[in-house]
Amino acid sequence: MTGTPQRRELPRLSRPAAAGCGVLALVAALASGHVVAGFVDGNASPFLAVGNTAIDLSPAWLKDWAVRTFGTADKLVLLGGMAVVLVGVAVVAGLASRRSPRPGTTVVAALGLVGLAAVLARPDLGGLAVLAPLASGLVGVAVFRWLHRLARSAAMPRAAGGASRRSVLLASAGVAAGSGVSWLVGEQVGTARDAAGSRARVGRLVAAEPAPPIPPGADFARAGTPTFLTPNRDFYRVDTALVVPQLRAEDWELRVHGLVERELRYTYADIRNRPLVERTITMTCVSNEVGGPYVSTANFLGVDLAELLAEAGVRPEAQQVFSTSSDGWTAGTPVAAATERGRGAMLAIGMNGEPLPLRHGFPARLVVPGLYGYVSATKWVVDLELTTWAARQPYWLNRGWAERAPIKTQSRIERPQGFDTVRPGRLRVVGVAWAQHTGITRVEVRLDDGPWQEAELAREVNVNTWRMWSVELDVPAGSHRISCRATDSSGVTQTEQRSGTVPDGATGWHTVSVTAR
Ligand SMILES: Nc1nc2c(c(=O)[nH]1)N[C@H]1C(S)=C(S)[C@@H](COP(=O)(O)O)O[C@H]1N2
Ligand SMILES: [Mo]
Repeated sequence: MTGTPQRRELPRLSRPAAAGCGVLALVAALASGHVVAGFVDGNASPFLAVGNTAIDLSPAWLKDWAVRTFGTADKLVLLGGMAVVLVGVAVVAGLASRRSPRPGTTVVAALGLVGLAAVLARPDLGGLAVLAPLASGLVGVAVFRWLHRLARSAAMPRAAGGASRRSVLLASAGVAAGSGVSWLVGEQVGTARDAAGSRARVGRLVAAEPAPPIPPGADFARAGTPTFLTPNRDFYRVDTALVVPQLRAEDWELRVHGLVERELRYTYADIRNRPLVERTITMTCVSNEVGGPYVSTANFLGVDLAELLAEAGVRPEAQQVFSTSSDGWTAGTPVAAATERGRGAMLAIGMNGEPLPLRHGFPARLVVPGLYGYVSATKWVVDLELTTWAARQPYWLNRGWAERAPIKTQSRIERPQGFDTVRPGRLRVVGVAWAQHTGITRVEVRLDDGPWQEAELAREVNVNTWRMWSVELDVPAGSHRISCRATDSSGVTQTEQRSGTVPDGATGWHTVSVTAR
């Protein structure tokens, strides 16, 4: 003995504390790798990279056995098994580190290297992908050493300056919560990038049968109507999705089943490799108030829905096409509308010369001319079941909306806008009218309670699209109301009777108030 006092040793960790340090370090490592992977490449997540490499390396008999035994859950079983093994390793690494953090540090770093090796072995990953396992390794080691020091210090008597148990618990909870949030962020960012990447990889979709060009004079855009085709970024959007569903074209499949002669499944390649037809269609939402904004027009590209259903062979008992989206939203379309030759119902994969935007249903959606969206226009569609009205209730039906919902003939004044101040004298009034599947034949406009004056109609593009109109009125000084009403080719003129959007679409004339001075 030298007589100098021995440096006070930190006490040993309890077994649960030691194991806990190991497991929390593992969790933090996996989560940090996953969040970094979300920003570089989802498959760079070390956990998934190891799993993918294991699948690639495993012999054929093992893969066959796994598929035979676990079916489509085979990957979940693999990942679950990996998770169990990793937690076991983390517990052992923690227990081996009750006195010194060195064994655990070594094991965590070694796991990081395994992740790095797996990422480097993936042929599909770019150079940035190594950031994910590196983040895993560094965060894992740092968290392990930090928790280890804190826990050992808490094992000391308080008087000797140790940390409190409470601070250890808080730190552990913080690591767990932070890891959970990171994992979720990585998951969200990763799938968003995947779907956008998948859409970018679709490339150019070619129409075998392009829509006829929009003739000059189909709109009065210079006088204030919308452009005839609505740019995708301006196209109205209505859906129940809090976050836009993120589907990859490569994973997408459409199942057609129910009251059919033969059940069919289509992949994205099946659809895009068919001769594609392009149709100019105006969509409308049943929630559109008189004068409201939920009406837009696009060139939709896809395959004829009637043809697709004919391949499956619709049985005579079928009454509705019950369509389901990837996020579980459903719509019921009358079989008659979906299969009517020449109506133009489609399974669409393109919109205005691009693959469908994610917000508008990428990879595929339905569009049925003449029906409100909630009974026809399922975005992110993955399932078509031919069934009866009694058997299946679509999403909006038990929420007060009608089973049948053909679009009502409507018209809207675009300019002047409500409460505009205009010059007394000749005033040009322009707007749009629509009666999809029927066609607009007349629009009339009047000042206050004066006589109706017939508007000039722009060229008709087809009966499934809106039609622009223009008229000049004599407006004396003062306050006035301007109203419009449309007549469709079945001879029906819009009723003045105002009704709300529930249950099957608003009625009434659009009226704007202006002041001339
Ligand atoms: N999956 C899904 N599809 C959906 C909806 C929805 O909520 N979820 N809303 C429908 C409604 S009410 C309308 S009006 C149209 C709107 O299509 P858009 O957003 O492309 O304009 O989508 C239809 N398709
Ligand atoms: Mo809608």
